[in-house]
Amino acid sequence: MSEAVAHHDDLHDHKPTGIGRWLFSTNHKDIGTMYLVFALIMFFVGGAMAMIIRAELFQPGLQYVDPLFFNSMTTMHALIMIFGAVMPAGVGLANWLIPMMIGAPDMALPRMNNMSFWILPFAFAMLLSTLFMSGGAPNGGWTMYPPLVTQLNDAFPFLIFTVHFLGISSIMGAINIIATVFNMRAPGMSFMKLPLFVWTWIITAFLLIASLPVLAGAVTMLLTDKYFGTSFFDAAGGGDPVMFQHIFWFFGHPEVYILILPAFGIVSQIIPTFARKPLFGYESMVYATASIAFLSFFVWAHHMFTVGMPLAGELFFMYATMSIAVPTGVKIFNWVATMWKGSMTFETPMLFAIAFVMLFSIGGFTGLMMAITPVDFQYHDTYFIVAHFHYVLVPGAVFALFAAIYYWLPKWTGHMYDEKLGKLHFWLSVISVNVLFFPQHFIGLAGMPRRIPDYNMQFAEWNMISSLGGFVFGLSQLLFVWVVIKCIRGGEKASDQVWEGAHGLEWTLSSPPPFHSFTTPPRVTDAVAHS
Ligand code: CU1
Repeated sequence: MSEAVAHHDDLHDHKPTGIGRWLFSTNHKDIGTMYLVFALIMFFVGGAMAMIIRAELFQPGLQYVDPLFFNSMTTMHALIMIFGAVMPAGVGLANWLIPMMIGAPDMALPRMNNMSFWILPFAFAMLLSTLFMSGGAPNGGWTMYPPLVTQLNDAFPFLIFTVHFLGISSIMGAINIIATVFNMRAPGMSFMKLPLFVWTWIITAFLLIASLPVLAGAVTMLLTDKYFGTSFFDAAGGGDPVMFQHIFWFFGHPEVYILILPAFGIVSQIIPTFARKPLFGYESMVYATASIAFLSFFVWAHHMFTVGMPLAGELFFMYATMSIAVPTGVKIFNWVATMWKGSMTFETPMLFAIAFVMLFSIGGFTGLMMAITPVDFQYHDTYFIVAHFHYVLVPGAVFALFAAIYYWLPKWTGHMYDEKLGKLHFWLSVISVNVLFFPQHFIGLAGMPRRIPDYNMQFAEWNMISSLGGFVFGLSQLLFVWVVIKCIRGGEKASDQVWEGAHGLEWTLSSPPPFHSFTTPPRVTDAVAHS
């Protein structure tokens, strides 16, 4: 056989080895793995910053860090967790699952996929390097409000450059997802047969494309204000610092849904499997997700009720925000209705998914409370909002990510994870996360401000309890890493259909799946469409 023929023969499972496999990878599963590993590392980097914050707040007074460094910790913790941990983890899952779920061999634009990923480590190396600069890392909050942020010196251009890079990476990822789902579906895979995880990611991809250029514009205006003599946000030159807040939150609120919609998709895959029932209200789930995304562009000013808007504006943004509770309520109802009278079992993915539904709802309700304009003046910039968005993002988004990892890990690795240790990880996490964040509602309502390293004696007890919860939550995540490593390295062989009742296309592949998901696209019937 000539070499050309031999090469052609193994084209389908040509697997590069060594470091080249990862550096030059165009394979959606390898790129998905790299995204997930990167997200996990950043989760621990951002988590270490959270531990510093909780250590300093364990007692009133200043113990371990100076106030400027404390503010750098809150700022960097947010930037890293949002852009480095939760978003890349979602993109990692999208890479792994979307081609397998729609019956495609790979992503539509595999080389761009490689570039989307490899921008991230360099962008975050640049952001983290600001910790070692004179003047320190950014410390005015992840929202980068002027004039605070433009007073940064060495760190400032690095911050702006990092945000631009992250935006480019995410926009390329979003284009890739849209191109893949629109062009590479298997025969018979119509849009209304797409698994809900795929639907939530299409909608998220459109949110990314619509919102990230706005952020890029805003930070570019900051850049020209500082270095090129413009005065977009400088009152001394005729500009308006409040305009930055309007532009930033026009990006920022859709960003919230970029973080949570893929989590909705994950939970919508997992609950039907463990309830042994099809998802209740599939179409209403699709329309609810699209409505949430659409409405997210009309609510931005609920982040800035206290800047002094006209009354009509405050009322508009109050009612617009509250209207999002309707499609969100539809989703919660559908998840509960899916479980209703199902033959449920409670393996680790299901435990995390149920905890998601309950605890995300707490975050949703406190969001509704803060949408009430007149009372938001009381909540604004207190620990109450810190409690609110951490409920949405930790037992919300992060728990959904845990659920996803436990759910698909047997499919990805071909091995079962240790169910006992998985359950231990769940119970440690679900108890400690509530000890960590629930008391922050109380200290917030009592008036404790956010982003301040010191506080009055009256807040001491709940802060101490919150910090203890934080340390236990942080340590518990080491157990998660252990369970994952153990599962990758071996263990009981997983069957192709690990969870009796899962029937999406990804479960029709062997465990672990082949290098290219499908050599010939499968034909989709209704039986394998919804999961
Ligand atoms: Cu918002």
